[in-house]
Amino acid sequence: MTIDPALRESLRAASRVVALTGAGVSAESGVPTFRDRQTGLWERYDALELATPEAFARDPSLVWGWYEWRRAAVLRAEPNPGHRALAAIARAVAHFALITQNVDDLHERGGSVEVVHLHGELSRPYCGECRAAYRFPDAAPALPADGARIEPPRCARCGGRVRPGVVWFGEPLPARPWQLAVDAVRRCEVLLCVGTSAVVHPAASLVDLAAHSGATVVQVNPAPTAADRIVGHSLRGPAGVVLPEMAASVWGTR
Ligand code: BV8
Repeated sequence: MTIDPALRESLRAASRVVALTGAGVSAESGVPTFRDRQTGLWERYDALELATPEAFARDPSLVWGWYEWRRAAVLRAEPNPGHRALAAIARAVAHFALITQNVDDLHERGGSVEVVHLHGELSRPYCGECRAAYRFPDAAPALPADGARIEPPRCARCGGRVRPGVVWFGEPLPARPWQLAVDAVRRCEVLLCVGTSAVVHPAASLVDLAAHSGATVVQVNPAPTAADRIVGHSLRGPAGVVLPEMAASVWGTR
């Protein structure tokens, strides 16, 4: 994949770069995206249905089982060259911010620091009643059979039911990560929009904010997305291939 020389120059000249990532950046690590059909027993469930407070209230063990299945899968996954390339770009650019919609920790394990999680993190469950943080047992969970119901743990402080540390559909985004994201995108010269279908709001509105703030918006995705209408450049390919090539040719990283 060759980057247009003019684009390469504007990327290289930028001192403020933001990356906005979605599930696609973890796809090559073997972590299924939301729009992939769910596998195995989860195949009969729609992720968009399970990732809601209503689903958890209706069937807490089913939803907790789904998140434990995802958490175990993430613990078994490794960061891919796309995660590592973003960490390398951050080291090459004066001001870099990584904003993710993902709830896995593969950016951190791939070398990124100060990752802004707009939709929470699998590793930070908390009590649904008193919001006390819940600490998982140290041993990695055995990979539950997909579709397995697992009773959520109880809060040591108040006995309330522990819930996944993610933002469900219908729930507001955490105020500070959202403010950090808006401030960074408003001031950036380049937005790299990587591995997101750009249909989930308000995260997807960050792409419009960047474009309307005059930033160069570059999308990395093998497929068309809802952001195609507004991005300036679409690099059609997997993040694990495109990002390392971009990092090397623009910023000379290895
Ligand atoms: C809120 C955590 C208000 C949970 C997630 C109608 C219009 C607009 C908005 C709405 C609407 N109806 C409802 C809404 C609001 C709703 C929303 O946007 N719904 C969508 C479905 C229409 N949003 C909300 O509910 C948000 N909250 O609005 O609150 C409010 C305010 C005050 C008070 C009360 C309420 C909350 C949204 C957060 C939901 N939680 N995650 C969990 O993980 O279980 S979102 C979840 O889905 C993911 O985190 C992710 O963000 C999203 C899926 O998006 P992507 O990351 O883009 O993943 P996807 O699978 O879609 O796409 C993958 C892409 O990767 C594809 O493009 C593919 O081509 C590409 N790809 C594949 N392989 C690769 C690749 N790319 C690169 N390389 C590869 N190798």
